[in-house]
Amino acid sequence: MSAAANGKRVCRWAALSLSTIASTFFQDLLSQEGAQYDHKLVAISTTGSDERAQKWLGDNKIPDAGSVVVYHSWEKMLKEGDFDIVYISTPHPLHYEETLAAIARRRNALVEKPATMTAAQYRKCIAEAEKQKVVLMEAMWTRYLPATRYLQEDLLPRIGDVRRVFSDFSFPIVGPELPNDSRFLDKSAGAGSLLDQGVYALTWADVALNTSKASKADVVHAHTHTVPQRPGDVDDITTVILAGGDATAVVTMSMTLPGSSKPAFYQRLQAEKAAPSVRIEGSEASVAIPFPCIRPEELRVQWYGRDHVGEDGVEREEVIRKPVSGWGIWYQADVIADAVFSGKPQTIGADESLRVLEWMDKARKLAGITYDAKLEQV
Ligand SMILES: *[C@@H]1O[C@H](CO)[C@@H](O)[C@H](O)[C@H]1NC(C)=O
Ligand SMILES: CC(=O)N[C@H]1CO[C@H](CO)[C@@H](O)[C@@H]1O
Repeated sequence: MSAAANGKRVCRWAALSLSTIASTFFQDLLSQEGAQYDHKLVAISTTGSDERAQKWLGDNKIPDAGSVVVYHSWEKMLKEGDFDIVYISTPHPLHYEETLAAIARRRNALVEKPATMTAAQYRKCIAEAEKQKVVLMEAMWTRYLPATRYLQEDLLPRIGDVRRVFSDFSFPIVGPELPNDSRFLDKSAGAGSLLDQGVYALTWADVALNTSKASKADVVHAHTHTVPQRPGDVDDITTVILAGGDATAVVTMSMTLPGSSKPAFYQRLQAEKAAPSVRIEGSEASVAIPFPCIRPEELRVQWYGRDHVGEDGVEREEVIRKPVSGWGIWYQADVIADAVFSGKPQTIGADESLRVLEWMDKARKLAGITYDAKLEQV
């Protein structure tokens, strides 16, 4: 076991692709002092040139870039590399094959969301990870942020029965500037608002409905409008309705509405929106989470249960702040590192990931959202 000068245990990462999300992930992961581990990037694989690899390392200010081993084949990296966890962030139709290959090489893997195209594919990955005794986790980083954890562990148990949830993750990705050959319009790369954005909105429904009474919620309706005036029949304005126990969730997503698509990606993601992203309505209180629900820092609670209101019967407001340092993508990295170094291999969040993947499968059927069958093979 190795320890850095700061006394923290070193966790060595390999990047299976140099995607945009890999840039954000590693910039965040390698710069956060709040992390319990000393996370280091030690290997990358790319189909591009050595120059491109060096430029990527430089552009992303990767520490000790000179000692990062560059592979030009991800299979070779999985076979020969010396690292603790591989991070898989290719377009989602590739995850299944890459994740299975990583597990077969007895690698611990953090795979971007959605982990696979279908629940059946992820079930297979989970079974293989258990067989090989490795750690597998879907990179649903939002679940591991302080505000989400507080909501689940502290607040949800106090707001009474959750009866209704509104969950939206809409975000203007497709504007006039986006070329037709963008990944976001390419169904062979898994494009579509349900898989790209709905995975977050449905995760919030899952967080909110994970209470004893509401927990059997399932998709009862789904509908989509495809992206107008663009090729490919890509789902855009999609609505999914869940019902179960005595609770209902209305889950919405869009890659054209609302807002301006012109500012830089991360500026758009931090825009002020008039309405919250998520609203959880319980019998005692409601909780509103501002946009963007992918990175919550604030929970706005309105208490209206009889024991909570003032003498005049008026609702009581409470704002809970749980600030995130950096992007907050690194919180999940500490969670998977804990599992890797505990010597107790496990599939982290497997039930949660599977519930959301199953909802997406069903929503796709009901809304008529289809992909080439070969992307869904098990
Ligand atoms: C994109 O494709 C549509 C057809 O689906 C076409 O009408 C439009 O001109 C194309 N836009 C660009 C920028 O190529
Ligand atoms: C009350 C309830 O449904 N709790 C569930 C929340 O999710 C975890 C993980 O999937 C389950 O183990 C709980 O049973």
